[in-house]
Amino acid sequence: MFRLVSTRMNAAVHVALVCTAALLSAQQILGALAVAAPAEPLRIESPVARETLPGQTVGSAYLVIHNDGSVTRRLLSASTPAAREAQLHDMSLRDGVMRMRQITDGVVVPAHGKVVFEPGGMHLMLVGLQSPLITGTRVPLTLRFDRGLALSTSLQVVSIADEISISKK
Ligand SMILES: [Cu+2]
Repeated sequence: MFRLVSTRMNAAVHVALVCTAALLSAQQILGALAVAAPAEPLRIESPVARETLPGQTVGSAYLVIHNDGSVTRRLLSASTPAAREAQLHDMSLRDGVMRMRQITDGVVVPAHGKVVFEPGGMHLMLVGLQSPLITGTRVPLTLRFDRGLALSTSLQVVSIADEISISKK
């Protein structure tokens, strides 16, 4: 579903190179890799984007980030080749009107918890779309976290007619 592009991967590759140079057995190399690259506790679930109409330059995307670890983490930013910017947004009710604001200081992903981006709440705003988002296609997305971690996934583009009910999954 998603791909790790963290600095840990580089560390693992580095260990593999060092081990190869030392002419260790394949089993020993695998053992070293297992130590160098522990499972990353963050994972992304149900990444979707809403289809857009021709001429529409702004889109929205939703997903859930799970933190299975015991350390609170922070989502810092998002990016996609499909748009100039992927902003983190929040919605709030003020004076009876739903307002949207950009989150600039990141989003906390609690330890043993999750953070939900869904319609009516936090969402990703894809600003400056290169072309319309077409139902049934996929759009690459990268999320950057603290500790230099980046997780890549792809957003499934869903129809305007489809209900998006992320937190009920
Ligand atoms: Cu928004």
